[in-house]
Amino acid sequence: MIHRRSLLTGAAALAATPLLPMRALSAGIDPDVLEAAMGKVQIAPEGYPQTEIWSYGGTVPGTEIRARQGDRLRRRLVNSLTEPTTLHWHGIRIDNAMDGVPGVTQDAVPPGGDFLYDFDLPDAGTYWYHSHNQSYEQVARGLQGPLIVEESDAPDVDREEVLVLDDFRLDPDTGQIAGFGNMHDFSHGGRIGNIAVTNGSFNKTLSVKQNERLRLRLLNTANAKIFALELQGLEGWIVALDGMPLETPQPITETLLLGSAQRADLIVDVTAENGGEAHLVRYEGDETFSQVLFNVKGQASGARRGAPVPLPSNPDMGVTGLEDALRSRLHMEGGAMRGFRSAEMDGREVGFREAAQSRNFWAMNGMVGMPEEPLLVAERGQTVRVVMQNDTMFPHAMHLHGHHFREVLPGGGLGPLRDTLLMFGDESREIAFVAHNPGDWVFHCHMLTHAAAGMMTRVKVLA
Ligand SMILES: [Cu+2]
Repeated sequence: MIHRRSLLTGAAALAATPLLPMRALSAGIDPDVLEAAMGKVQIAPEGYPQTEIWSYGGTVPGTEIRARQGDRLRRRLVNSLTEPTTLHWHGIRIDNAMDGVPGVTQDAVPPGGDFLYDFDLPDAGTYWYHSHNQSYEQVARGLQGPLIVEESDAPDVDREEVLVLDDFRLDPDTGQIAGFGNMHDFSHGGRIGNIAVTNGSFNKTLSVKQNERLRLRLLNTANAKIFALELQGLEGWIVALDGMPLETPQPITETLLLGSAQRADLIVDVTAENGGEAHLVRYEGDETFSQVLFNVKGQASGARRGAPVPLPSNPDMGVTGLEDALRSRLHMEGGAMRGFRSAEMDGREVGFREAAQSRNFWAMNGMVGMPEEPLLVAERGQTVRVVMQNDTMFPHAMHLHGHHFREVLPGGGLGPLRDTLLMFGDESREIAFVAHNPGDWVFHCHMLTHAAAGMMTRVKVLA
């Protein structure tokens, strides 16, 4: 039994309220402007007030940016917020100066200021953009949106849907985004919301036809929530992860886990009967919810098609030279229930209790927060291997900027290309990548309260 519900009220399905932008761009405004501004949208069910958001374009998620592989993307960020902000283009193998990390690649853009982001898009795929300043709050307030880079050879599907999965923590009385001072979020599994949404709607519904073939671009833009997903009335394949095509489409036979910031492109066929329902099912423990409801109305012409061909691969994605690689280790400690014995913070050794007083709970290689020295310095083109040992009780979604990596599997094989690796408590995993992109690249947990509470380092690639 799949039920839909608002986590706020526990009520069954309520009518969807369309998301109305607070301001519309009037004629004459540069379409290349991406304005970060406050707005209001209906996130909570009918009967609750609108929720104040910070967003790009007045909606959550923000304005979809769509381009073609090989294009140059230009967007002028205009900061109409009351605090500094930046834009990070998640998953793009980008020019370092455009990476949007304050204190590393640029100064944060002050209120009233602007910054021109101007860069090439070498890879097709499903990406996203978001604030990288005070991210645990700014992204949670809505400063994120999808960035879709289309292949020159589009796959054979009937239609495509971009599905941005997210959660919000709303005050149950006011319907407003709340709870940023909660120490539990910094020290445990991260800021988890009380209402899960797709494209800003808790009861996202689509009309489809039986036998229709859909490309679903799934993005997890939540602060910390791990989406556990299954299909019902849909059958298909994973064709890309974190934007990068799989060499062979992988039939979906088990629960798909999407950690914070991860993406998956699916090609699915609607197998539910005409007049019936299909679902993207979300698991919360043993309970299941309909993350997206597909109402099946009508029948697509023709019989069901066979397995899709792989998406065209992106350029220069091989990870070779593993034997002669530069090797590094990342030891992750801290968090509730374990803590750490001592770590360096602001240039001196501190114990866990003292770190916690300034809202820091995590250490990587004995350092709380961004260290003076990079984790590693690689020659351009050098292959790098990093063993990541999670000595905490909690999952972490480790994201490397500017590069995609492959997991070095225990048997010696290589996993799919990813930019974010979801790892669980007490796991040790190894990644490998070719350091092709010069610059200082942050490497951090994408559970954003963890990043804010110590889990941040960087990798340097020499020019
Ligand atoms: Cu984490």
